[in-house]
Amino acid sequence: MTEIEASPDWLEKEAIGAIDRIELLTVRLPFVAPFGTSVAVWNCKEALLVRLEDKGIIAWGECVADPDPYYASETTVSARFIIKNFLLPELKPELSLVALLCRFARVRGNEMAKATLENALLDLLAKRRGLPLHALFGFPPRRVMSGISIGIQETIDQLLEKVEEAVASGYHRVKMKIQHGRDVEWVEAVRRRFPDLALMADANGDYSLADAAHLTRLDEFKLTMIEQPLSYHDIYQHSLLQAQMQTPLCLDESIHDIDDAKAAIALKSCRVINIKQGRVGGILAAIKMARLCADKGVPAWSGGMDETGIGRALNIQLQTAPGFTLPGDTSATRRYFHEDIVEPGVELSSDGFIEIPPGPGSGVEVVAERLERCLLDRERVK
Ligand code: OSB
Ligand code: MG
Repeated sequence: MTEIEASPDWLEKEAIGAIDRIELLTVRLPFVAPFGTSVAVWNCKEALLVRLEDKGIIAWGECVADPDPYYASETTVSARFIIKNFLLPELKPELSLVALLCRFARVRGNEMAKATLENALLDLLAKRRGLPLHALFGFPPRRVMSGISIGIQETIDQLLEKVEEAVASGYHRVKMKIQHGRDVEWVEAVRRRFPDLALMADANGDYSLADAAHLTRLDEFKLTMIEQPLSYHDIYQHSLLQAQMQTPLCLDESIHDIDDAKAAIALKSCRVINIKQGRVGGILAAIKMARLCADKGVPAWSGGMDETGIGRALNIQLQTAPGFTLPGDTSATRRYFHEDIVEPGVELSSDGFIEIPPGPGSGVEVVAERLERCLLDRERVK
């Protein structure tokens, strides 16, 4: 990434300036219910946070990596290592954010670590100007569509109950996790009960091309898409599968940067892209990818990583960018946590939309006592 077209001029020119204090924190928030996928079952959200403090302004970034390498190869510990030893040493007051990100490009991969610091710096720059993030980019505010990701359940009845709840809450689309042995009949049951629901399935890479005939059975259920059916870093084999299926495929894990997105689009490996800003190196890279998708006529949406309110707020701000045309993994706070660390929490309006929080930066504030309750460690690095 040598240029970031999405950024307004001044993000390229204006110096980041001095930052009084930089801290790395780890938090652990219990989930209201375990989140099951084909790769892991998570009972809590453990996240690495970056806190910047400058002249009374406090800004936050959240790393989307998990403590384990089951969804992605990066982890909270690897991200912390990369941030401390390779990214923070590049942070100089005279650099612009875009210039800093160009220096980050020397570090290969590690997009989640890069995004964490980028997110915090954007939050700081926006707060210094007193602007919400979307306004910093010049995107008009808009209400954001909601979507829910329902983990793998013990029984089909339990799944139907969860989908029922989601539909009653007004979610604009429902994603259900699938895996070997919990796929065709499970999708069929949901589709039979909810014939018109915008329904999709996420396999988190559980299948191989040998399963193509089996996966093709899903075509009859009018899914809006199947997310990441094949291996987590594959692009080519997805193009072979997509050629055999009517249902659009969507890539998640396989897309790490704009070049992956270009390859996937050129190879027709998918017809939809899940853009997780934390997985592709940050908000600026995500804006750029969404614009590529718009130019190529490929619908895109903002994927979630069960973030705390910090990351969730950034994902909401991000969806004001052109190209985010489909509902993302943007759910109400209560779906994940009894108590989140930020205010305001995310709620759905009666028509299922989510409002952009009005405050500067991400629009949310971390509540000190709540942070304290879920803090595992806190380290000052500057
Ligand atoms: O594959 O999209 C995924 C959560 C953690 C890791 C991977 C995924 C997910 C989700 C949940 O599907 C999205 C959310 O509600 O934030
Ligand atoms: Mg996914």
